Amino acid sequence: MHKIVLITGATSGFGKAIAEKFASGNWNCIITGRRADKLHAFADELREKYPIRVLSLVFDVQKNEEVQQNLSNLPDEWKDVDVLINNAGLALGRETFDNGSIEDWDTMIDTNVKGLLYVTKAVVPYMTAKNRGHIINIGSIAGKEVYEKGNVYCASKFAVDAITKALRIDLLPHKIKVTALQPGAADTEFSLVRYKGDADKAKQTYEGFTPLYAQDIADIAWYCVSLPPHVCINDLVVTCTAQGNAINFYKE
Ligand code: NDP
Ligand code: 8X3
Repeated sequence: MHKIVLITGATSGFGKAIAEKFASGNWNCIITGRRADKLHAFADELREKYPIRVLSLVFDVQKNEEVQQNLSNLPDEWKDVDVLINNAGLALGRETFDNGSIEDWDTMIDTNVKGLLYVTKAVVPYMTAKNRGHIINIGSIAGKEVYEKGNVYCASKFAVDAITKALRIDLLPHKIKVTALQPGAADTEFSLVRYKGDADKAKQTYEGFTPLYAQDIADIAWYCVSLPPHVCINDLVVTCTAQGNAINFYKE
């Protein structure tokens, strides 16, 4: 029988690579995102390439009503979710606190923190019902160390770290694994979004070193779920070799 993975934010970057990885391992995939065209085209691509089923659900994780409508009553054949990957998220802007935009702060907190809570609240009942499951929250090195002009993005990822730890404790009786996967700089659409479409600025982020790629994170997520039932990776911080912590890079 095929296992089921549910991945939020699968229209690009980590989420897309993770879906491809699990699909290639013959898992049925529930993929989500706001960009309907991209999401459905990717779903078709997966169906063509792999002997699996794919459910693509278009919604905004910031809107609890949409989240519950889409996830809290999945069709019976999709209810047995084995793995939830809370990946949808973003940074907006890179400004000192005094120059920060409240609108950007709201969007980051609503997406990275509240969105993750809404999705998890909808999906956890499928796992507690069978006392089995695995939740992987995509945090960030920004949730481990605060860096200059990272303020609210860092805070949102510190919150993801705290929520991950809390979930692991509260879900213990249900034998549900909870993992934080916390990457450093990775070349996805992340910087293009952060710099609001400024492609030059986004490109500069990754100049002079080899960053992580989405495929690296997909391989690590796959490894995390491939361990035996009695083993749970709690917290996994991963950077490219040229990154020493949240701020120190060796650029050539
Ligand atoms: P991308 O921008 O490539 O992907 C982000 C994904 O999140 C997209 O699929 C996007 O889909 C989805 N998303 C964003 N906002 C919403 C929303 N409100 N509702 C539903 N889906 C949403 O970036 P990454 O793949 O890099 O980012 C994935 C996660 O990894 C994020 O949580 C990010 O903070 C984290 N991260 C990224 C790092 C990096 O350097 N790239 C490093 C560490 C962590 P759509 O726009 O279609 O809705
Ligand atoms: C993304 C990595 O360093 O831009 O979370 O915060 S960083």
